[in-house]
Amino acid sequence: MKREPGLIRPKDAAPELKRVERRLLLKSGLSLGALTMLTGCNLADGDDVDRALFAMSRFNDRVQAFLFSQTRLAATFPASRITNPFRFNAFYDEDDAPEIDASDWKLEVSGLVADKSPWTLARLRAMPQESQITRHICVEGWSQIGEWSGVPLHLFLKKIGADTRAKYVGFKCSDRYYSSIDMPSALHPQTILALDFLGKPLPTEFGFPMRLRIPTKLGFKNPKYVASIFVTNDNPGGYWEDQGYNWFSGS
Ligand SMILES: Nc1nc2c(c(=O)[nH]1)N[C@H]1C(S)=C(S)[C@@H](COP(=O)(O)O)O[C@H]1N2
Ligand SMILES: [Mo]
Repeated sequence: MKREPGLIRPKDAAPELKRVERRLLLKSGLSLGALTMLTGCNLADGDDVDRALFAMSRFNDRVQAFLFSQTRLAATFPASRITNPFRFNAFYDEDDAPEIDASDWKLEVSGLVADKSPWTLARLRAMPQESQITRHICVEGWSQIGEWSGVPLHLFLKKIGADTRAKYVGFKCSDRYYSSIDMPSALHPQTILALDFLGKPLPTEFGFPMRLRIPTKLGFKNPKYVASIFVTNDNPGGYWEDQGYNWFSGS
């Protein structure tokens, strides 16, 4: 059967996707986020309705964080299910994706951590690597299955002596994108600093040299071209999160 890459038809929607949809509905935070987007509310406007919606969305962050389980795993798939070709997405066109020189690249580390020395790619590669085939779900209404490998974030945080009682881990990217996640999600076993896509170094369009891959969250909470990681108790927000998308955005 011919199908467009990345598009899920109701007919071939797998049981795991149905489960995801049910959970989204139950948790309601996402549908609220989707609603605010669909209605075109500009939450920065500060009119009363928008403000109420934004407050509800932040309340939902707390409910979702409470429901989140560090032991519940996102679905994984056999290699035969990988979406090909894989779709590019960013707040700009693919031609404008940043081309990063691996030789002088360094990952900055800051905030509530003991060791703030920057990381080279070689040092990240020397850490234990984890490989997984999972579904990437974009809030725009499409999803696709890919294979990412890299350093489990919990191992990285341990290595740099991060204060794991802190609330947030923030990410800044070379294209000025930014995002942040709650500490329990950062410590989830499937959350990785991905270096490889389909067994090869990440191509430029998918975030070379390093991106966060977090299959328990929506696509926009998977920052590409990560240049800096920091641990903090002040919610760092995010590029889309600050425009009204639900901050927790579990999938
Ligand atoms: N640096 C950066 N990371 C980003 C984005 C971006 O614009 N810049 N877009 C996000 C969104 S909305 C999605 S759906 C995914 C797309 O990842 P892909 O290009 O690997 O499909 O990247 C996320 N991470
Ligand atoms: Mo997205």
